[in-house]
Amino acid sequence: MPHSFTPADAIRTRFSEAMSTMYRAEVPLYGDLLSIVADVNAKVLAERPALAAEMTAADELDRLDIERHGAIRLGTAAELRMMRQAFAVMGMVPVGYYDLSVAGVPVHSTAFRPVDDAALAANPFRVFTSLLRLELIEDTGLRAEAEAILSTRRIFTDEAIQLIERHAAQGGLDDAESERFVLALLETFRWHGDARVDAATYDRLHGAHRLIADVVSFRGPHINHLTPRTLDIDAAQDAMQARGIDAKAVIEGPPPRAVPILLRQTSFKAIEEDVTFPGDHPGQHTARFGEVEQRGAALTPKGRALYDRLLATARAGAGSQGASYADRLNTCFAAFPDTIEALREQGLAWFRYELTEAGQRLIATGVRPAGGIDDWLAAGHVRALPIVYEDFLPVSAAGIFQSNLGGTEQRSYAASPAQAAFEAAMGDVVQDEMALYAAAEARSMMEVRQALRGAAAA
Ligand code: OOG
Ligand code: NI
Repeated sequence: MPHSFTPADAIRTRFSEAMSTMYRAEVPLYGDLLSIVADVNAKVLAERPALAAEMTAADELDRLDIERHGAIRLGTAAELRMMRQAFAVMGMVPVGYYDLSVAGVPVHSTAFRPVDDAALAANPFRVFTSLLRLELIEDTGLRAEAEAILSTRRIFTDEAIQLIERHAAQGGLDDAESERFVLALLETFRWHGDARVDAATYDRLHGAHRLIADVVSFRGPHINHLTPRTLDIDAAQDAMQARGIDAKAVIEGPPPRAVPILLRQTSFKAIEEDVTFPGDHPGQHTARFGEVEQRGAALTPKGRALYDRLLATARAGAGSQGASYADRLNTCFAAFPDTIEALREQGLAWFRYELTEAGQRLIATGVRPAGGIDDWLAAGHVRALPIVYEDFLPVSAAGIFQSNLGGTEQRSYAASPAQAAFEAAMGDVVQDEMALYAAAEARSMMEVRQALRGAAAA
């Protein structure tokens, strides 16, 4: 190897730290969220040593303080394609396809994130990345105008493009190049308050959908939120309200549970910011907000189907006149098993299997126990830890988008998932998140079998 390359994990961590510093300066309320989450997490870990031990065992505690996700909205296929290559430098690949048109938002999306166990443990930084669907704009004149505006913008600096190309050609970047790459790419995510379009054009785009104005009017796809992970989102929500932060009324996702599943999220409303239109005309724009989330177990297809069904029932409000949404959610989710054992036995969540100390002692003595995983679990040689959910939820994402589009705005588009078109635009396919969780579970089972039965038997 002619150079010594910086590991992708290290570049990703540098980038997410640089982004966090930038966003804190741009949106000071984000700094408040970070301090709320740090306080809540310290308190939870101090009060629940068993949780701290479990997170340590699952390689999740070290990453907690740096764990963030962000979101951007892109305008063109070319932007998405280059963004995919930029994320690849940081070991982030597209996982999952989210059709937000069902929720009245004219975008479809994927999440760029690391996928292997070691990379996730190092830093699971994810970016929810949306692509505007101009074909959903009914007014063909406005559609053509938006297309023309987007066709002349360049969201990447020359240096960023050069380094992305060098990474592809060399197979990596050395330390100095990585440093320059992080700074150059950061420019793409920076907020630019000087609009590229005049006020009248902005108003027309805004009239079609606020999100269209947000994507089309500016010089780049400014990062619109950055989300730390809390261990107690109800406490974080209370702390936000106590500080007078204008938090969303409802926490998205499942209700509070003994064994958290999937993802619970809340956000503060997008802030109103001063912008300038050409000719120094002042205006206002709202796009950027803050969010916190709590992550729980990744669900199997069977678990996910149950989650989707119960959530839909709670949202429809069936048979529960007068009950608050939180009450309905609790009532509906009583049907979702809430112990590790039940989740595992009923095949509702994915698990990572590992040897306990007793299991390690056993193999040190040369004993090879009979039976399989279930027997070893029962005997205490092996334990099962839920695999943390690393992805997003379309209904929650829609709720987050909506609350930041002024709340009252409701558009409807015909539901039109277009994964093939999205992948063609991106120049790559999205990975199937269920296949990734299944593979992680299978890998851990194989390792446990190899350890307990001896390599030959596995
Ligand atoms: C993305 C909203 C989705 C989440 O956490 O579900 C999201 C956006 O507003 O661009 O970030
Ligand atoms: Ni988010």
